[in-house]
Amino acid sequence: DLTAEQEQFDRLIADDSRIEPRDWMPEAYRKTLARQISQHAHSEIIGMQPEANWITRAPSLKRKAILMAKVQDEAGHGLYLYSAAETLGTTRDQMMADLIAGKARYSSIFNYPARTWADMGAIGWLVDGAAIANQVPLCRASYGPYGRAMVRICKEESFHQRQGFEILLELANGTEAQKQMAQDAVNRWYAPSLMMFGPPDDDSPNSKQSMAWNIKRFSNDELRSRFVGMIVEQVKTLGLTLPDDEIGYNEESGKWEHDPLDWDEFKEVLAGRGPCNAQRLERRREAHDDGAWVREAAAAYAAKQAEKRTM
Ligand code: FAQ
Repeated sequence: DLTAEQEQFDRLIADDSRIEPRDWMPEAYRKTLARQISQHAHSEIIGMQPEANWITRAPSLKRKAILMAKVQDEAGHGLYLYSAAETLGTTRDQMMADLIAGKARYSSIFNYPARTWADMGAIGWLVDGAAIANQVPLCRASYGPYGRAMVRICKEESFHQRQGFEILLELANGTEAQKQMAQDAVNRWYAPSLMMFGPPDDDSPNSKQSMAWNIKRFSNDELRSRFVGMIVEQVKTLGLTLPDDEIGYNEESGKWEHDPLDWDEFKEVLAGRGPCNAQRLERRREAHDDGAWVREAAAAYAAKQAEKRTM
């Protein structure tokens, strides 16, 4: 009986308990989770590209090994997240088809180019830093498979953030040219990393319902402000600056304030017209086509094993 099921669902949410794949859930809850988790999975997979771009150019064997491990972690995050999304009833093949067709969203941030080695530092520090600030509260998301996936992902993201910070610290303490390169990377990644938190609260159509369902625990602006407060301290240790004269703590609201962001640029990126959108999708399509033989071989092997078992 639908009302009893709805009541049970509402009770679980009110108790701050978890919804599991076997439980009844409203269609809209299922849909919003499938949307957010699949977008998140796509972000992890597309997010491998800006950094993979620098693996062959890392300045030492050690840096290369660390960067490779980091990019592989992102692939792993994508896989847990696709699995979590599959529990909601969409197949991974369908999600991948939507991504390749350009029908699915992924984080705006990965449509910006990684121009220098210092960008590996800025991405780790700012992009992974923003990802942690956004994702730690998601460990308590009401949907069990998503919350549990987030726990491990956040641990790995913490390592990523430290490795990025350390790259910047080394450059900032190097030659004048190296310090300049680090500063330039921070200048370019700062505003896009703040936009990762999503549109301002009064322009965020999904927030209210997602918060009522205990998927999101804080609003986009709340998390963005918190993140600004974190990096404003960390940048001092780096001996660098943030490209923002407006940063300040507002005693009254208890929030960190920053320069207004260019939301027209954000909308352009979401509409597919950012600096690297076309390149990112093209590369993803190529990788998918190049990997076809692996999928075919795996399927053939699985079929043979299944046949053996029935013999
Ligand atoms: N980019 O109503 P809201 C990583 C869309 S971290 C693109 O506020 P919501 C780690 C949004 O989908 C990056 N689209 O939406 C890594 C919606 O469109 P729709 C991934 C964005 O869902 C590091 C519309 O705008 N992290 O990958 C963005 O309540 C380094 C209206 O927005 C996550 O996905 C954006 N920045 O809040 C990997 C975290 N912002 O679907 C490699 C989980 C908004 O209605 C290297 N996701 N949109 O067509 C979330 O927390 C939420 O989904 C938000 C957006 C906060 C992103």
